[in-house]
Amino acid sequence: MIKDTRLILALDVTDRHQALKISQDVKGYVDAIKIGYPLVLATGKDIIGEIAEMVPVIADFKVADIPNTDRLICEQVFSAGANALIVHGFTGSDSLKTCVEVAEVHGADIYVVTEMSHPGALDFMQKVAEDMAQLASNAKVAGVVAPATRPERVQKIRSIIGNDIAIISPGVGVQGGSAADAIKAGADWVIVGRSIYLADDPKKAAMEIAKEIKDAIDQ
Ligand code: NUP
Repeated sequence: MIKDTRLILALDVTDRHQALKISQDVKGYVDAIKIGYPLVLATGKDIIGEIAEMVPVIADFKVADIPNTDRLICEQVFSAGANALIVHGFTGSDSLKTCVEVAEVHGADIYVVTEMSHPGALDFMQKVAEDMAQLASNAKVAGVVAPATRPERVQKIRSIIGNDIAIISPGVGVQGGSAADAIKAGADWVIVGRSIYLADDPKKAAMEIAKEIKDAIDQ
Protein backbone atom coordinates (compact mmCIF):
# COMPACT_ATOMS: atom_id res chain seq x y z
CA MET A 1 0.00 0.00 0.00
CA ILE A 2 1.41 3.38 -0.94
CA LYS A 3 1.74 5.67 2.06
CA ASP A 4 0.28 9.02 1.11
CA THR A 5 -2.70 10.32 3.11
CA ARG A 6 -2.36 7.43 5.60
CA LEU A 7 -6.14 7.17 5.65
CA ILE A 8 -8.14 4.00 4.91
CA LEU A 9 -11.91 4.23 4.41
CA ALA A 10 -13.97 1.42 5.96
CA LEU A 11 -16.83 1.26 3.47
CA ASP A 12 -19.51 -0.58 5.44
CA VAL A 13 -22.45 0.49 3.30
CA THR A 14 -24.77 -2.12 1.78
CA ASP A 15 -25.85 -0.34 -1.40
CA ARG A 16 -23.78 -0.95 -4.54
CA HIS A 17 -24.34 2.46 -6.13
CA GLN A 18 -23.60 4.29 -2.90
CA ALA A 19 -20.43 2.22 -2.45
CA LEU A 20 -19.18 3.02 -5.96
CA LYS A 21 -20.11 6.71 -5.67
CA ILE A 22 -18.31 7.16 -2.33
CA SER A 23 -15.27 5.25 -3.67
CA GLN A 24 -15.09 7.59 -6.65
CA ASP A 25 -15.55 10.66 -4.40
CA VAL A 26 -12.81 9.79 -1.91
CA LYS A 27 -10.32 8.56 -4.50
CA GLY A 28 -7.10 10.53 -4.00
CA TYR A 29 -7.86 11.23 -0.34
CA VAL A 30 -7.59 7.65 0.96
CA ASP A 31 -4.76 5.15 0.40
CA ALA A 32 -7.13 2.16 0.42
CA ILE A 33 -10.75 1.20 0.91
CA LYS A 34 -11.53 -1.56 3.39
CA ILE A 35 -14.62 -3.58 2.58
CA GLY A 36 -16.08 -6.47 4.49
CA TYR A 37 -19.10 -8.67 5.04
CA PRO A 38 -21.76 -5.90 5.02
CA LEU A 39 -20.96 -4.73 1.48
CA VAL A 40 -19.88 -8.06 -0.04
CA LEU A 41 -22.82 -10.05 1.36
CA ALA A 42 -25.23 -7.33 0.20
CA THR A 43 -23.86 -6.88 -3.31
CA GLY A 44 -21.70 -9.92 -4.21
CA LYS A 45 -17.97 -10.41 -4.47
CA ASP A 46 -17.60 -8.62 -7.82
CA ILE A 47 -17.75 -5.35 -5.87
CA ILE A 48 -14.20 -6.12 -4.68
CA GLY A 49 -12.78 -5.87 -8.21
CA GLU A 50 -14.98 -2.91 -9.14
CA ILE A 51 -13.68 -0.83 -6.24
CA ALA A 52 -10.12 -2.10 -6.70
CA GLU A 53 -10.13 -0.52 -10.18
CA MET A 54 -10.40 2.86 -8.43
CA VAL A 55 -8.58 2.45 -5.10
CA PRO A 56 -6.64 -0.49 -3.55
CA VAL A 57 -8.97 -2.78 -1.61
CA ILE A 58 -8.37 -4.36 1.79
CA ALA A 59 -10.86 -7.21 2.30
CA ASP A 60 -11.82 -7.35 5.99
CA PHE A 61 -13.06 -10.92 6.36
CA LYS A 62 -11.15 -11.58 9.59
CA VAL A 63 -10.34 -15.05 8.31
CA ALA A 64 -10.08 -17.58 11.16
CA ASP A 65 -10.12 -21.24 10.14
CA ILE A 66 -7.99 -24.33 9.59
CA PRO A 67 -5.24 -23.89 6.99
CA ASN A 68 -7.11 -25.65 4.17
CA THR A 69 -10.26 -23.54 4.58
CA ASP A 70 -8.17 -20.39 4.97
CA ARG A 71 -6.41 -21.23 1.70
CA LEU A 72 -9.74 -21.62 -0.13
CA ILE A 73 -11.01 -18.31 1.28
CA CYS A 74 -7.78 -16.46 0.43
CA GLU A 75 -7.85 -17.74 -3.14
CA GLN A 76 -11.41 -16.48 -3.61
CA VAL A 77 -10.66 -13.07 -2.12
CA PHE A 78 -7.47 -12.44 -4.11
CA SER A 79 -8.93 -13.83 -7.33
CA ALA A 80 -11.77 -11.33 -6.89
CA GLY A 81 -9.20 -8.53 -6.99
CA ALA A 82 -8.46 -7.65 -3.35
CA ASN A 83 -5.02 -6.17 -2.73
CA ALA A 84 -4.95 -7.22 0.91
CA LEU A 85 -6.85 -9.34 3.41
CA ILE A 86 -7.36 -9.03 7.16
CA VAL A 87 -7.09 -12.33 9.06
CA HIS A 88 -7.22 -13.30 12.74
CA GLY A 89 -4.07 -14.35 14.55
CA PHE A 90 -5.62 -16.54 17.24
CA THR A 91 -5.92 -19.55 14.91
CA GLY A 92 -2.12 -19.87 15.11
CA SER A 93 1.00 -20.08 13.00
CA ASP A 94 -0.06 -22.79 10.51
CA SER A 95 -3.27 -20.99 9.52
CA LEU A 96 -1.42 -17.69 9.20
CA LYS A 97 1.41 -19.25 7.19
CA THR A 98 -1.12 -20.57 4.69
CA CYS A 99 -2.70 -17.13 4.26
CA VAL A 100 0.72 -15.56 3.72
CA GLU A 101 1.62 -18.19 1.11
CA VAL A 102 -1.54 -17.59 -0.92
CA ALA A 103 -1.12 -13.82 -0.64
CA GLU A 104 2.43 -14.08 -1.99
CA VAL A 105 1.25 -16.00 -5.05
CA HIS A 106 -1.17 -13.16 -5.81
CA GLY A 107 1.22 -10.32 -4.92
CA ALA A 108 -1.16 -9.34 -2.13
CA ASP A 109 -0.81 -8.43 1.55
CA ILE A 110 -2.00 -9.94 4.83
CA TYR A 111 -2.87 -7.90 7.92
CA VAL A 112 -3.33 -9.69 11.26
CA VAL A 113 -5.79 -8.55 13.95
CA THR A 114 -4.10 -8.19 17.34
CA GLU A 115 -6.42 -6.45 19.81
CA MET A 116 -9.72 -5.12 18.52
CA SER A 117 -10.92 -1.58 19.12
CA HIS A 118 -14.24 -2.24 20.89
CA PRO A 119 -14.63 -2.65 24.69
CA GLY A 120 -15.24 -6.41 24.40
CA ALA A 121 -11.67 -6.87 23.18
CA LEU A 122 -10.63 -6.56 26.83
CA ASP A 123 -12.51 -9.81 27.69
CA PHE A 124 -10.20 -12.14 25.78
CA MET A 125 -8.15 -10.53 23.04
CA GLN A 126 -6.04 -8.08 25.00
CA LYS A 127 -4.53 -10.95 27.01
CA VAL A 128 -3.03 -12.53 23.88
CA ALA A 129 -2.66 -9.45 21.65
CA GLU A 130 1.07 -9.12 22.21
CA ASP A 131 1.64 -12.80 21.35
CA MET A 132 -0.39 -12.33 18.18
CA ALA A 133 1.65 -9.24 17.27
CA GLN A 134 4.82 -11.34 17.69
CA LEU A 135 3.29 -14.13 15.57
CA ALA A 136 2.47 -11.60 12.83
CA SER A 137 5.95 -10.17 12.95
CA ASN A 138 7.54 -13.64 12.71
CA ALA A 139 5.32 -14.49 9.74
CA LYS A 140 6.50 -11.31 7.98
CA VAL A 141 3.01 -10.15 7.13
CA ALA A 142 2.45 -6.64 5.75
CA GLY A 143 1.05 -5.44 9.05
CA VAL A 144 -1.24 -5.73 12.03
CA VAL A 145 -4.53 -4.16 13.08
CA ALA A 146 -4.35 -2.33 16.43
CA PRO A 147 -6.88 -0.12 18.26
CA ALA A 148 -7.00 3.67 17.79
CA THR A 149 -9.33 3.64 20.80
CA ARG A 150 -6.28 2.72 22.94
CA PRO A 151 -3.24 4.60 21.58
CA GLU A 152 -1.10 3.20 24.41
CA ARG A 153 -1.78 -0.28 23.00
CA VAL A 154 -0.77 0.88 19.52
CA GLN A 155 2.49 2.05 21.10
CA LYS A 156 2.96 -1.29 22.91
CA ILE A 157 2.30 -3.29 19.74
CA ARG A 158 4.71 -1.08 17.82
CA SER A 159 7.39 -1.86 20.42
CA ILE A 160 6.87 -5.59 19.77
CA ILE A 161 6.77 -5.58 15.96
CA GLY A 162 9.45 -2.94 15.37
CA ASN A 163 9.37 -0.91 12.17
CA ASP A 164 9.44 -3.69 9.58
CA ILE A 165 5.69 -4.20 9.42
CA ALA A 166 2.85 -1.70 9.45
CA ILE A 167 0.05 -0.87 11.87
CA ILE A 168 -3.40 -0.06 10.51
CA SER A 169 -5.65 1.35 13.19
CA PRO A 170 -9.47 1.42 13.36
CA GLY A 171 -11.66 3.03 16.01
CA VAL A 172 -11.32 6.68 14.95
CA GLY A 173 -14.40 8.90 15.18
CA VAL A 174 -17.60 7.14 16.21
CA GLN A 175 -15.74 4.59 18.41
CA GLY A 176 -14.01 7.48 20.20
CA GLY A 177 -10.42 7.31 18.93
CA SER A 178 -8.48 10.20 17.41
CA ALA A 179 -6.63 9.95 14.10
CA ALA A 180 -3.84 12.24 15.31
CA ASP A 181 -3.32 10.29 18.54
CA ALA A 182 -3.21 6.93 16.72
CA ILE A 183 -0.63 8.23 14.25
CA LYS A 184 1.46 9.76 17.04
CA ALA A 185 1.31 6.42 18.90
CA GLY A 186 2.85 4.66 15.91
CA ALA A 187 0.05 3.77 13.49
CA ASP A 188 1.00 3.93 9.81
CA TRP A 189 -2.61 4.26 8.70
CA VAL A 190 -5.90 4.97 10.41
CA ILE A 191 -9.12 3.27 9.34
CA VAL A 192 -12.27 5.40 9.41
CA GLY A 193 -15.76 4.24 8.53
CA ARG A 194 -18.91 5.97 9.72
CA SER A 195 -17.33 9.40 10.22
CA ILE A 196 -16.74 9.42 6.46
CA TYR A 197 -19.46 7.37 4.78
CA LEU A 198 -22.29 8.77 6.94
CA ALA A 199 -21.13 12.38 6.45
CA ASP A 200 -23.18 14.66 4.19
CA ASP A 201 -20.04 15.11 2.14
CA PRO A 202 -17.79 12.00 2.46
CA LYS A 203 -15.07 13.58 0.32
CA LYS A 204 -14.87 16.63 2.59
CA ALA A 205 -14.86 14.41 5.70
CA ALA A 206 -12.00 12.33 4.26
CA MET A 207 -10.06 15.49 3.34
CA GLU A 208 -10.44 16.83 6.88
CA ILE A 209 -9.18 13.63 8.50
CA ALA A 210 -6.29 13.44 6.01
CA LYS A 211 -5.37 17.00 7.03
CA GLU A 212 -5.55 16.11 10.73
CA ILE A 213 -3.14 13.23 10.04
CA LYS A 214 -0.77 15.45 8.07
CA ASP A 215 -0.77 18.08 10.81
CA ALA A 216 0.00 15.39 13.42
CA ILE A 217 2.97 14.18 11.36
CA ASP A 218 4.26 17.70 10.70
CA GLN A 219 4.13 18.69 14.38
O1 NUP B 1 -10.46 -3.91 15.93
C1 NUP B 1 -11.12 -3.62 14.95
N1 NUP B 1 -12.01 -2.61 15.01
C2 NUP B 1 -12.77 -2.20 13.94
O2 NUP B 1 -13.57 -1.27 14.08
C3 NUP B 1 -10.93 -4.26 13.71
C4 NUP B 1 -11.68 -3.87 12.60
N2 NUP B 1 -11.47 -4.47 11.44
N3 NUP B 1 -12.60 -2.85 12.73
C5 NUP B 1 -13.36 -2.43 11.54
O3 NUP B 1 -13.01 -1.07 11.24
C6 NUP B 1 -14.87 -2.45 11.68
O4 NUP B 1 -15.39 -3.71 11.31
C7 NUP B 1 -15.29 -1.36 10.73
O5 NUP B 1 -15.30 -1.87 9.40
C8 NUP B 1 -14.17 -0.34 10.82
C9 NUP B 1 -14.43 0.80 11.77
O6 NUP B 1 -15.55 1.52 11.35
P1 NUP B 1 -16.10 2.83 12.11
O7 NUP B 1 -16.22 2.50 13.56
O8 NUP B 1 -15.08 3.92 11.86
O9 NUP B 1 -17.41 3.07 11.46
